[in-house]
Amino acid sequence: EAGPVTVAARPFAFELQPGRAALLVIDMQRDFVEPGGFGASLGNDVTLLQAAIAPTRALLDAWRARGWPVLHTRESHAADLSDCPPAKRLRGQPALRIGDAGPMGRLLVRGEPGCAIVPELAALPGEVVIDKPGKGAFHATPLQATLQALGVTQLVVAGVTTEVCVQSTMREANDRGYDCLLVEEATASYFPAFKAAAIEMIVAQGGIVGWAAPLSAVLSALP
Ligand code: C5J
Repeated sequence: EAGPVTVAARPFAFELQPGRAALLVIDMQRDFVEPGGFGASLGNDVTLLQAAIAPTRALLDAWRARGWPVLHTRESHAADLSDCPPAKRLRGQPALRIGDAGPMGRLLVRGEPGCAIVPELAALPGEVVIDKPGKGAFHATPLQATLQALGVTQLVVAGVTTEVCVQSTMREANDRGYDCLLVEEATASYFPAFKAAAIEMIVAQGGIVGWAAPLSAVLSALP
């Protein structure tokens, strides 16, 4: 592989190592991004998340063209909800709860139409798809073992929502020794102010959780 390349990032340059840097696309599922899913059941405006689709696709195209590792996650539960703590299912006063039947099938249940990744970003054969019962992608999943087997030490991160599953996953990854770079246009929140704040939290204090960079900075740096 080629040597490291420098991505203009905050709080300082990110030295991306070709072949060691996986693209991790978090929870770009119909249940979060389309009307009638889990996100909408909580009262959110799902159109806000659709802005992340095209930039994430640009990252996927770049990674795929180079043959670099791509991993996707889905926030999802078993049909019997045995991996969904009651405390998670009963949270709030949603119109529909996890496991209830909505217009895209049972919310956040594996195999249901709403649980699928949006068609524009669907995994290709050979790409890893990690089903995760939590907000963080390391909790109760094979993600760490998968990354180790691939020789991955850096994560370039996209997906939704910035301050929930993306930030939780970046914090988990950071504690496990991965360098994480969040691509700003490729992530979105139902609360734009939370997206902005999450990015600031990640890069503050010398990059206490990781780095952030615009899509153009990532794409222009790739060898
Ligand atoms: C949420 C996620 N927001 N993927 N999940 O419940 O961020």
